[in-house]
Amino acid sequence: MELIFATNNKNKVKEVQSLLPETLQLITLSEAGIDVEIPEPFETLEENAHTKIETILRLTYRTNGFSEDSGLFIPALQARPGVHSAHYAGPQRSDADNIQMVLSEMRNQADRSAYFQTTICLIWNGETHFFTGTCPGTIEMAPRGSGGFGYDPIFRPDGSSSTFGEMDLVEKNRYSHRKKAVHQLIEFLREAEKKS
Ligand code: ITT
Repeated sequence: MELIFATNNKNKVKEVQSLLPETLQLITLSEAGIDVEIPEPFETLEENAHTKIETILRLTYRTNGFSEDSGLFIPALQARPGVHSAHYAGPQRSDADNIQMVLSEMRNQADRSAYFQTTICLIWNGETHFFTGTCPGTIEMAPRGSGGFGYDPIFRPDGSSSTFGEMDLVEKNRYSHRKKAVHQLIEFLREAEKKS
């Protein structure tokens, strides 16, 4: 089975690829010959994910594929950076700048709880399906580790003493929001294959 994954984020591709069975072949945007800024104009993960995959299916003349929109949500910051996580500190989309911005906004906050959320939008034979995964945790006082991407060095998932930045991919996948959403996607595709 072939599915296009509508993302320009290579780290997302690596993480999702590591979770999929061999029978599921991911087509990346570069493999499809597509090089575009994918629009993310909305204030919800669902709407952004939906518009990303719709745009890419239109451009590739394909029927089936998925995208994901994700972000870090911090209750003490009224759920920021949220859907704006990728460019929180500005259009340069720098992980280091985004981390510094969050740490400075969190300097005097007693509540350091946070969660990552991923929403996958699958368009499958003309129907739209959403799968969401959440990972609760804590914003650390300073970055730790150089693994992963985005806010990984400052996010410690509940149940671990390490930040995502200190984990390898296998370890991150034990906790990750993305893993939870991808597992639902895999289950859906298994059922769909059985029915076909
Ligand atoms: P596409 O839209 O092309 O998929 P993107 O990086 O712009 O790629 P999003 O708009 O979904 O993706 O932004 C998600 C941002 O949230 C991402 O750039 C990181 O800053 C952050 N993020 C999401 N998942 C994360 C994770 O597992 N670890 C660390 N940061 C993460």
